Amino acid sequence: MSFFITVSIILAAIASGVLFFLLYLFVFYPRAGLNQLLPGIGASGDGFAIKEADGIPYVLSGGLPFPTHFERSNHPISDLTGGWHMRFDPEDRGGTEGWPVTKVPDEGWTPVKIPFTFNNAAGAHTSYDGTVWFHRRFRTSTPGASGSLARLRFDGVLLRSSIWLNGVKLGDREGGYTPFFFDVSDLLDYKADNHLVVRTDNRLTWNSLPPRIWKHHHAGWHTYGGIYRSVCVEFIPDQYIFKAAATSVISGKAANLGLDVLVHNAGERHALTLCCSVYGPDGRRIGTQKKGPLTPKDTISAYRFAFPISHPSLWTPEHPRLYTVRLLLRRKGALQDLSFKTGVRTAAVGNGSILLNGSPVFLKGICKHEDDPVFGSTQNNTIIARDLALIKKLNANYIRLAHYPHCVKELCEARDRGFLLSEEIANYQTGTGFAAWYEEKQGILRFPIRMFGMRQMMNRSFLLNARREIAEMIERDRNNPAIILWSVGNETYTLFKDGGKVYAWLREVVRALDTTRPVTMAELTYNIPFFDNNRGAAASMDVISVNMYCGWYYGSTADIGPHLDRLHRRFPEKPVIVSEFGADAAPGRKEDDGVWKAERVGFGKTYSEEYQARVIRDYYNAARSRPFVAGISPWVFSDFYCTWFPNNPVPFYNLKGITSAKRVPKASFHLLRKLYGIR
Ligand code: GCB
Repeated sequence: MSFFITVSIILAAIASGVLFFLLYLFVFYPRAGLNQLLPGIGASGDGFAIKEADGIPYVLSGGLPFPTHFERSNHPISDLTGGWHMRFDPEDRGGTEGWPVTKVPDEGWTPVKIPFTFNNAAGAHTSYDGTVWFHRRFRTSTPGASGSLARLRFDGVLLRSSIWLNGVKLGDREGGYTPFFFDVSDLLDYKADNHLVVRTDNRLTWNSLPPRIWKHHHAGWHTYGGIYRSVCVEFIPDQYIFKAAATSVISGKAANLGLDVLVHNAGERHALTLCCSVYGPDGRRIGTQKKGPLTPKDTISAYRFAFPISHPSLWTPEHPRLYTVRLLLRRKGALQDLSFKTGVRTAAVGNGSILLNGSPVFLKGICKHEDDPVFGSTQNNTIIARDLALIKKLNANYIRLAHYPHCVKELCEARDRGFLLSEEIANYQTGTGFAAWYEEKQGILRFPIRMFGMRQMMNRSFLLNARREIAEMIERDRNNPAIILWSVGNETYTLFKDGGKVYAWLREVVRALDTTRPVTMAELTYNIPFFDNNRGAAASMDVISVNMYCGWYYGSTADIGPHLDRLHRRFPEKPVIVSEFGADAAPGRKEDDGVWKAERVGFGKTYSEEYQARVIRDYYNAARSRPFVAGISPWVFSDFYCTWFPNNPVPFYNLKGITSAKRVPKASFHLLRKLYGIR
């Protein structure tokens, strides 16, 4: 009998070993190895490449050099915000019915004003997920100078789109949070109406950013859709500056402001003269340097400038002093005049701290979405000013821009008001679908193989999309001194050695483009020691960010300290940011109102403002008493629309805001304001 049992056990062990091996090989193991996606110079795919000219990296996206954000330019533009027409297409018939190429009649279409999201919380189509078409007719006058390029520019279309101009398809775009461009020089009609058609789709896929990680899944914020940022045609000379990268080196009472400039010689190559001037915060010119005239040899030509600055006015949260850089590119018959603001400052990590201009800084932060009940993720000057003024009132010095690249206007305003920033790609909870499966207590046969950990994280298309979003975010925003951290993800599968590989690679992608800022990603706290002690990403991050919900989704606030201490023991040399924590509080709800039981929270909570404030106070105290904690960013600035929470006291709202969706401060806002005001 015992022989029989022993043999059975051995056979069962062998069978499960073989089964596990086969599962690993054919199911779990990722299809694309990172070796096929080597980062940096020369890495390419889908009209995308990271290249370099004279040692200066640049990005090709959709085949065009990806431009830096310039705040002022003399490019004539046709502004295409304002009146468009929109049509829902739940059956996705538009393509087969020829909407992009025929003269679309306006009936059946609704007039809308772009920028716009079609599924705002307060609107009639909140839960619409799918295809929506937009079209617009416009006239444009000839740009004048010969040798001009017409560049169609979309600052953001959620989440993927296809574009046609005058019946010709320009391309498909995956990714909603960074700009994209098309060369439409040969397609524009200067004598008649032009017709621009955009098909948008806000559905998540396994490879999108953010990805779908579970059936019927939405990311942790609303999957807004539409042309939600600006659109225009820019007319630029066909030899034009597309990139300017400012870097500062500070030593003692002197600094050096370096400026690397790249020019795209798209047409005939004429001799060029490039003048670069730098103006101080007081408006006085610090210097002008000139290169040329020279006839460029290559399609991309590089220019380097260095401006010594004695007694520089450093950019700090207390004194956000800005320098203005002006670039004049002249050639016979054309002039490009661009300028942008930047700061003299350094951001680094050293001695377990985050160093701003060489000195440790504690990040008194708050996380923030782009979300408004009426405008969705569309930002405008009023919304930005309203939100940033409140965050200033909070005495905060740092904003974690969650969970995707925010609009440039907000970033510039934040810079001008002295907020330090971290900017993140929408690599959100990738590979963690198994957690939802576990929570929903699904049967073993419904195990989310497709979404499981490494299999989703290392999918080739997903990685290509992630790399492009990193590259475009950095190239767009690199001159903004407020940004001190790039974040390459939030709460994704990072477990064990393999889980860390993707993060070593993502960090390399960042470093190929920017070596001047530390890199981080926000790790999920599982509250399961085996998982929490096997974080794979942290090893390759410069700063460890950790999202913790002790006191809300699990455990109690007494667990905060021990969790942080364990993390510190594993990575003693690295600064830690508690990048998320918080509790839901319905505006005006009191402890005495009793317990409320909604989904996602293991046991009843009061959802009171007092409880939320207590949780925030406990985290603040735990963080402040640990010198290795370099900052905190409670979750989140304001309540925001999210289908994850149908049974919350305010249905469909994530209530972890320290202000309500209408931006009325809660008790935790007042408390945090006091705490941040002290030190
Ligand atoms: C998280 C996510 C964030 C969610 C938050 C919550 O960990 O990073 O996007 O909104 O938790 O409230 O559940």
